[in-house]
Amino acid sequence: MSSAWIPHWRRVSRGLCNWATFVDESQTRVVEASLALIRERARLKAAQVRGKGGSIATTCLVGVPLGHNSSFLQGPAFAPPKIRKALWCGSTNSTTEEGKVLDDVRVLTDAGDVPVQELRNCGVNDEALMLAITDSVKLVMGEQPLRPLVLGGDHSISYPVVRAISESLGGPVDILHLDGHPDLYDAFEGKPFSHASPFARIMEGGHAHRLVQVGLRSVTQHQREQAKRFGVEQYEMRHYKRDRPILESLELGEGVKGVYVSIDVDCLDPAFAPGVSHHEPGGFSFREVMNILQSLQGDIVGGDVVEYNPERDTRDGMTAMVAAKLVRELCAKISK
Ligand SMILES: [Mn+2]
Repeated sequence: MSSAWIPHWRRVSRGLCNWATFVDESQTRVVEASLALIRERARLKAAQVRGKGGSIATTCLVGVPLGHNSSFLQGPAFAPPKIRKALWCGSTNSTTEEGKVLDDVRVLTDAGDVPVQELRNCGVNDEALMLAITDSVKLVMGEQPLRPLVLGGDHSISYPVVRAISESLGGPVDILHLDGHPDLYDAFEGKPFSHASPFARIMEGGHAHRLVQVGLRSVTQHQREQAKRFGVEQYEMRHYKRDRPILESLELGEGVKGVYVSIDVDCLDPAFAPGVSHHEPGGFSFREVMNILQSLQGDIVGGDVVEYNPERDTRDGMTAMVAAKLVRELCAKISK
């Protein structure tokens, strides 16, 4: 190449650089605009709670319609609106089992969805997307007395959500994790943000002190080693008969900032919840999950219901009702 070309190449590379900078800055502004909507909704909902006399803690829904970190099917991206529809379905009363009234804004409110698909559509990468989820949850937590209950989405979202909670509270939480799978892979198919890896990221980040996994029935050797490495307490379904008294008297949150509850709908047997991506027989009945949840002792600072896959549900959305009832009963634990 002759030296006469050099200024030309400089111009081209400068042009590319400006273009890349323009895209970066535009994406940042789109993320900021998305966060502004969550912030304003959370502010408004917290003001409405105070207007009704206030509360110690109010459950605030946040939808995270993210399905692309799934290893098998992507349907959980479509879950949040289906769960909301089932939550407010006229076929059942708007109360929890113990009688909390869900259409009281002091018990349950909603900050809307993180616009995951729109952000991806703008080319926002996974790391920035995870950060946007963390920041969204932090904005909700910043508005007393709101506590986030996140509608997934696949299980990859639990990492940015728990990160937000531990960073907001200034220390780790204890986690009760109900799931057919431990989701502890260092990376799955090369993806560190895979839905099979969130609890590895959470433990590495120091965001959890105790991680208690319940409902397991598909644990690989790698994940047993990861559990040992991170000091995870694993309760497998094959020992359920023996473990049941322990699981129905769990006390978490001792010496930490609170308790987080993560519920993968596939903790249930597929007979009770067919609308999930991974059918793993041998799981809990719905009542068994209720017994564990309702007897749980500790200050519940947040939670999630993930992995509901509407594309695998029955035509009349039976699993949506199951996911919605998990949301209701988690709300009963959080709000006070
Ligand atoms: Mn699972």
